[in-house]
Amino acid sequence: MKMEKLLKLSSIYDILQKVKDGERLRYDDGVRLFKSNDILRIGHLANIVRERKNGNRAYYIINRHINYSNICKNRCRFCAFSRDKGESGSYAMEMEEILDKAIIAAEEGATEIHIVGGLHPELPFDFYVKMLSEIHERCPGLHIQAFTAVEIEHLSQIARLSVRQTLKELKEAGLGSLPGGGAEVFSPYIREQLCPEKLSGDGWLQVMREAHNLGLRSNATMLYGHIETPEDITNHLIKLRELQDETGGFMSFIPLAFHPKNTELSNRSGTTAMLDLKVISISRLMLDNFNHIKAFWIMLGIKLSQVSLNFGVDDIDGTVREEKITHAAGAETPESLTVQEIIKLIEEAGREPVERDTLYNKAKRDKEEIILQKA
Ligand code: V47
Ligand code: SF4
Repeated sequence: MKMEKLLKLSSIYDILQKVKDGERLRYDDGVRLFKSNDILRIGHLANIVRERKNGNRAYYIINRHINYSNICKNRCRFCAFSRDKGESGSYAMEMEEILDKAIIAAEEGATEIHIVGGLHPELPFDFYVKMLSEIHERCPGLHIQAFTAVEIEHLSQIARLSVRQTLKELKEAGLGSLPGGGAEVFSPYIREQLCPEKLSGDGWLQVMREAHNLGLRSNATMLYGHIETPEDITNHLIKLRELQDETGGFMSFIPLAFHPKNTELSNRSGTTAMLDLKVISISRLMLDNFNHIKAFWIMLGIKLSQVSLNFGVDDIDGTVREEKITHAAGAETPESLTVQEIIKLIEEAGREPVERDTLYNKAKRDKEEIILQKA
């Protein structure tokens, strides 16, 4: 049988045709894609979109994560990282420790510092402002990507300021952009089951809207592989797409694979490769107004992240150096990759490695500068 005829037999043929014609996919298309197991065809289409937007380039960044405290008043059921204040294993870094980590990162050639933590009930707003201004002053070359939308809303409560004013003050202190965490799945039903204390999905979107309107770019995430349905995922993607149509402020979308170990959902198994690849490729197809889909290799695993470069992904994040949220939940990946390891992964996938800065500009380095990091 001819190839064209075979394709027409596919249950998702009409969707394949829409993507090829550059037509926007609808909610029903997304749900149908999730219910199809035609992963090679879905992946092939995601790859077409990926190459339309980013050619053969695969981005990476030299960065360092700092999880400044795990003390959190929310205690989401899927989170193994958080602790109550005073509970064994709880911690809050001193300012000097945070600064030392940032300074070391800058010395090692990082262009970005990625800072997130729990919702500490007592740290004052000044602490966060000082953290930004001191890092900004002592490491002026570092872009500070800090505080999820959920943390921003928490800070606005502590500071007794509007979200807009909170963001303004943080921006003045040196905040460069917002990471995408805290989005989870927007469905109110899922949030009620998994993170009832957390800022609502609409609240998350509103903080991002305010940030984008102030000129702060951000990422977006989605936590999948727990109790969500294909309908919840598709709805999440469409809400992100709608806000992106309005503001254009999102840089990349990062699907986060749920790790169950040490969480209240530890009786569940982790995600499968099939689900991971479906979520990645369908995200690429639905989010037609996002330039970048990022595989956070720490959560996805190194090998699947490499494969994902042919399933819609154009960015595999960075060197990271230290990561506590996924490792608390049983991640078996290392906490860091060297630049050489990242480049090898990308090249073996047949892609062209491009070191980027946070805003997806090509990183500027002296020709002779070689970033040699210890694993
Ligand atoms: O918001 C919590 C998730 C997020 C678990 O913006 C879990 O570039 C898996 O958002 N299993 C924080 N995930 C991390 C995050 C992130 C990471 C890398 C890059 C970027 C970016 C953002 O981690 C939380 C939550 O959604 N999370 N617990 C868990 N057990
Ligand atoms: Fe706190 Fe974030 Fe963990 Fe939820 S996911 S308990 S908000 S640290």
